[in-house]
Amino acid sequence: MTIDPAAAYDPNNIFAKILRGEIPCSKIYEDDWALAFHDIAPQAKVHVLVIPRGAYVSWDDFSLRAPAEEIAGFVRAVGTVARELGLVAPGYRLLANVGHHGGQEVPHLHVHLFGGQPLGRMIA
Ligand code: IU
Repeated sequence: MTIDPAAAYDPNNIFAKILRGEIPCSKIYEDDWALAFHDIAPQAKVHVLVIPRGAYVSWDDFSLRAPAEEIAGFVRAVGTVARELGLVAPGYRLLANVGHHGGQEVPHLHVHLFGGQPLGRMIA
């Protein structure tokens, strides 16, 4: 199932439940703006999801509505996670799927962080 990036935020989506601690995750980082955890079905040796604490359906929703401070905090958190995982020198990839054509399945913004191996041109 893919999601409508313009739909109203569903507070019962799985990542909202993870943020509230109702569902466990394999947490690797958290701060005031973001939570990062291992993807349940990794597509690379390192596959981490970084999500904002705020209620945003997609990158579109986030870029449109989030206050600048929240955008800065989230972007900085993504960089911090990559650094803490030791991915900067070897390199890594960020990906945010948006909506139907993007293949987005969970209606809470998440940035995929891939690394730990050469990634080739694309992971799709
Ligand atoms: P997408 O960008 O919405 O297509 O990616 C959703 C990701 O969330 C996907 O890689 C799933 O493996 C991952 N995921 C997860 O880590 N834990 C979950 O409980 C669920 C999905 I549902």
